Amino acid sequence: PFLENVILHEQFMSGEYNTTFIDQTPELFVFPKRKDRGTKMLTYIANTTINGFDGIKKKKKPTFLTPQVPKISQSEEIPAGTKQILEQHGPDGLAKWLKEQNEVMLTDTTFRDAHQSLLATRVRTKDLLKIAEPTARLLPNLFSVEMWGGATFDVAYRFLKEDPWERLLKMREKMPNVLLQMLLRASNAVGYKNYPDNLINQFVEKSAEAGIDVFRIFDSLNWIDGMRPAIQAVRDNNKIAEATMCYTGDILDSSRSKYDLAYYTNLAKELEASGAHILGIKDMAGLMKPEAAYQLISSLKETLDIPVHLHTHDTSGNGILTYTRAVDAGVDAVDVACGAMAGLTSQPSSQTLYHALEGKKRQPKVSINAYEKLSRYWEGVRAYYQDFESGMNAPHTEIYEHEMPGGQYSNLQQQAKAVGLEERWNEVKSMFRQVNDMFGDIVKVTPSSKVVGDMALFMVQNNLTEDDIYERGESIDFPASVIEFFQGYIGQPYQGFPQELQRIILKGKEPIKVRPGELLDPIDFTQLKETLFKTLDRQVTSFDIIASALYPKVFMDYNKFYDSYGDISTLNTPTFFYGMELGEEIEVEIEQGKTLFVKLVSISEPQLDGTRVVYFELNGQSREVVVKDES
Ligand code: 3PY
Ligand code: ZN
Repeated sequence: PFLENVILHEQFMSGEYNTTFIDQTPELFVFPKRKDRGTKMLTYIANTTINGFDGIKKKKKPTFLTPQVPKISQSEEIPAGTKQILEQHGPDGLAKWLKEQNEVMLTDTTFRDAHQSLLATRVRTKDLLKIAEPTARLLPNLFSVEMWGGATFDVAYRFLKEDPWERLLKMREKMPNVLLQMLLRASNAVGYKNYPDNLINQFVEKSAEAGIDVFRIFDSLNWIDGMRPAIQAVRDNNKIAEATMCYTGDILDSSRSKYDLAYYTNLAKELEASGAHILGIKDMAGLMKPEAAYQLISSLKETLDIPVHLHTHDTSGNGILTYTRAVDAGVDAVDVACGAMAGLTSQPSSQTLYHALEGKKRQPKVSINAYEKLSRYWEGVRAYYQDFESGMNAPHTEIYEHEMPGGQYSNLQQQAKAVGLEERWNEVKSMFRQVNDMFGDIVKVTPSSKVVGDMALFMVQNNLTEDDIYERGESIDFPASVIEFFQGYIGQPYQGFPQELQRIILKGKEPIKVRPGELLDPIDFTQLKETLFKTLDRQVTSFDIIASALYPKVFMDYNKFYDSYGDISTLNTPTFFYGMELGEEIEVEIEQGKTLFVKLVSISEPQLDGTRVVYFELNGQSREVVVKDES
């Protein structure tokens, strides 16, 4: 504490101090009372045991089987992989190498999109890290592992109370051989709105430094102007820019011509010209039918010099067929998830694809046995997160109607529930499509999909029809996200906004036509650092500064939580979600070689002020924690 007091002292920070500073500054010797790590952790466990975990119905802690980590020798070096190719040949060399491969290459999304789509992004770093090195050893032939970005960034701080940067740094250590990939929402970074350009640049620079190799960059309206700064930033850091177009509509449906084959082919050419090393196709809702994949990929392979990487979701159950046709057409890489974390709103299964391509020349060169072993681990881990499952348990062909992205389905469902529309979920889905049509048939992916979802919920909740909007829209207060969308704050949709609806929603406000990033003031990072230094009362890293610039409140709340409960990322997941049962004993390795032994001994009846005393043994010593019973 003394050193902290010195470093954090205003005079010290300003640089105006000399050798008498310590002698003449008595407040340096006033140390705040800090709870020790053990007490903080017990407070968290006590609280969760009494009050439950936000978003989970309080219930008895289920018994889980321990997820089985495959046994592999660690004495040998981790086999080299694509990361080494990037290091030796640079991004252009890597892209060229990818194009030259005969077999289809795989990106494994288990560590990011699979759990974002199946388990509301809730899988904790602890469970990811345990399997990271075995994955690196068992699957060295992967093209990449998608393990960061998208919703993982804010969910880590917001719900898991852990630092996403630490996840990245530690995964990088465990996986030194395969490319690590992230999903970057272009000018929206890992957020839901446009940020100033200097923040995008800093974010990319630090993500690259922390370990990201492949940046899949997309704009939620396929607006290339919105993507250019991010593409450039990735190139400037000598990393791989996978500039990506989002697939919507149906190129096979001639009655729906807005997004036809020519639209995608032209877009792809523009992305290539704007500096893409790889072209990504992001079929975020799983709308690409098998023949559409064949036609689109064939056309792109004729048109482009760069390799093509396809991403889909298996919601309809057609994912494997779509991939096999894409492979026939020459797609260079596809996204899959490990069997136990695949299917439905997630990616198609790696194992299923492997078997589907049996007897074909382009079958991926990965070990199916290895994948099966890893899958057993994931099966065990998935059970921990059962309370976050969406409830969808069969293929869902309705997706072709409502076009809701895989990652949004369970979220919007939760939002609908929260506003009392659980029974009217089917109406919300139809309204989602109707709103899409009212908005001029737009690309729907974070954050544009959120705008459509907000409007759909708003209309169902207020029993509004499309006609109502046109007839009495002037007197309706629309959701903020909808107004901002029509103002142009998340970019310009292809073929523009529907004018009449834009007029009704904006009520005289002027929309912008330029890139929002051009109008936003740059972040003053030096100033922000000083402010954080003072408010957090600790050293701040450049990662903290970026997190705070992206999500000021979420980041602050995380730090407050950390002050009270410390680092709880070391707790096992069942205890993290459900606390402890009476008499239960757990071990928590709080750092390498330092383990706490915790036993929950008893819990008192509520006292007059509504608190309970929770009695533990910590490393054999009695400890009490007082917790308010809010259950
Ligand atoms: C995200 O932006 O998080 C997505 O996964 C969109 O599909
Ligand atoms: Zn996805």
